Amino acid sequence: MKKIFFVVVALLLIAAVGLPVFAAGQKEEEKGKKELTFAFVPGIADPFYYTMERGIREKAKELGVNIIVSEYPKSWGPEVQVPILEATAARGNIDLIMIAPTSVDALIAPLKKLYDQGIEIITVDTYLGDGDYSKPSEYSFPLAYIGTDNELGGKKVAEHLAKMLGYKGKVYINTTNPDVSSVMGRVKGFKEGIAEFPNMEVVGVDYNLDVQQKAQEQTLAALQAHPDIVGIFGTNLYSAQGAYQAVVQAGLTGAVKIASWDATEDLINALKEGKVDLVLAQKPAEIGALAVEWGYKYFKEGAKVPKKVIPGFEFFTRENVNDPEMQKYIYRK
Ligand code: T6T
Repeated sequence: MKKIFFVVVALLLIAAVGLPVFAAGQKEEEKGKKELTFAFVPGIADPFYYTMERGIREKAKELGVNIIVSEYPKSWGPEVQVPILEATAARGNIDLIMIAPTSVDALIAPLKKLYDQGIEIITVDTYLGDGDYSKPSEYSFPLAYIGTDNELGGKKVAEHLAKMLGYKGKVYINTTNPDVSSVMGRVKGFKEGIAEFPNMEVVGVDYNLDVQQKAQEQTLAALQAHPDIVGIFGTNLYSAQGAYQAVVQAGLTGAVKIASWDATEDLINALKEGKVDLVLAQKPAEIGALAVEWGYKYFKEGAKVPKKVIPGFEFFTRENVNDPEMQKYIYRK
């Protein structure tokens, strides 16, 4: 009798310890097998984000991740982007959203709401708050920021432009918005870079709200107000495209040097034609691919995602614009 009692107790003990371990193992296995679905919410319809989407799709195909791409916002800003974000999330069954927030603060609450519902967030290209997700704050919930070091890029643009101008003269900045991390960083870095040259001065900054026509009109007005401007920095593709068109319109091609951020085919052709003098190319496809890869590693392998992942950038000049190895940096779908 005693013997039977001990056998029963022993069996119960084995079951008590073994079952939860088995269940946990099953759960892990399920997690490993679960199909992942990531959504991409771009900032605006433009070749930069189309190229990012290509990088996302290529990496997702390789890793077997389902991708949902939201409607592309037709203009820049939270008023347009937030409803698109919400409609995308409402499709359900999304594990991760990769989004370029169109404002450092207006996207915090809408994204936090989705995060609280169990969706992970990676911000690509732009970030929330000051972009430091490693310290506790109301915007520290995203897994990571993956994008360019815009301040560094802005500084490098200033150095190149200054050199082209013989380190003297007045320069002007045409940019998009005052509350968008990417362009804010570029303006800051550029101003700091120019401040290192005592014979140079930034005479103005205009905000075109990411509308090329507005960028063109503002640049034209700046050239009229300051006929001694010798250099212009267009901080993104619509700013730069509008700025160089204004210089062409004013008949100042060559006399006013243009440094442009973003490598669209239009800007690369303008560089070849002498209408633009420098083009910084970001790596949007790489940014997209890295977002998918880190999301995948997080869900499938329990990887700790670095809070910041920063791919580099390249400069196109008239000297290297035809080099075969540079062609891959031109933005393409
Ligand atoms: O310059 C890119 C992007 O990095 C920025 O945040 C917004 O403008 C672009 O998409 C170019 O139009």
